[in-house]
Amino acid sequence: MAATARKIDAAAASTATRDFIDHGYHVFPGGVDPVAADRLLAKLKATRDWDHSLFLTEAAFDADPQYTGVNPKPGRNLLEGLDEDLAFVEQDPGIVAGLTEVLGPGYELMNRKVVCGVPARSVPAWLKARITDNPVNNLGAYVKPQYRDVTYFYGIDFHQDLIDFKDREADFITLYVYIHPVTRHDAPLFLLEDSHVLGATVFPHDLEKNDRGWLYRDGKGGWAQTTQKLLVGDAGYAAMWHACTLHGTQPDAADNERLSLRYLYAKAPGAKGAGIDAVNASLRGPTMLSSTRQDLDARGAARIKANSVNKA
Ligand SMILES: O=C(O)CCC(=O)C(=O)O
Repeated sequence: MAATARKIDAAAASTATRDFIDHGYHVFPGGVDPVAADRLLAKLKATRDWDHSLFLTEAAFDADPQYTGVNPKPGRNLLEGLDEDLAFVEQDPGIVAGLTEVLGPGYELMNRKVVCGVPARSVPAWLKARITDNPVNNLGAYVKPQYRDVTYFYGIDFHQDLIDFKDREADFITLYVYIHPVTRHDAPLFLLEDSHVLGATVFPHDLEKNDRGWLYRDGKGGWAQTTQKLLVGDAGYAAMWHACTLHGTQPDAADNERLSLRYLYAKAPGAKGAGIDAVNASLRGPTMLSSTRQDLDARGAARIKANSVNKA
């Protein structure tokens, strides 16, 4: 992408807080450098065969099921050591301007990782039979330990990213970057515009499909009519959303995996006048919960079968 296009992004980023208040998310108009995205993609692809060989056998899984601690973590994260390769995102003028506007100067990186949407043909039959229509199909539990430096999804129902942060204020955002073209068939993000307005609610969420999108209820008498937006785009597409904005993915129907970058960025402690404060003040519900989900049993395994986004 030409440098001039990225300068325009920086100017357009002044709309980011407005977009968050109005709709709960912001798409960076020019995205980030697609050539650098492509270079990174080649590097990531070369690290492994992104196919059925990622997975444990059924017998190996059943011998010692591990449902927690299976996501990337410090010391086991494919993006570790790739700072230079990630500069096209982290130092892009439009991204920096947007993050500074919403989170304030000195915003902090909480977490960054690769997310893989695993295509149907790569998921072993035994596993598909077990997980179909589970609300959260994070496949980390079923992946061989050496590959748990990436988060693998076979779809995830509409959720808030606050789900992983009980007792934490919604003072952070998620930045998602596509590093190759993502169409309707590549497990794109489905995002519910205007869903942030109810603030934090417990997963799974009360959603009813209608001709305008999804009617969303907070279980306390509050409701919002939301519009379903598919985040599709070319390499370098970048969007960020509020921690209370509902989004999800369907199982990947394409032949190939979808590899994306997922960042969490937070307001610096004590920062004053960040856009996120105005966004949170505009919400009609809480910005923190002491319990964020009720879909798991004590081991961390799914205890309910239900999924809205698969009906989208
Ligand atoms: O990339 C995906 O398939 C789902 C990612 C997602 O919703 C998340 O990371 O919160």
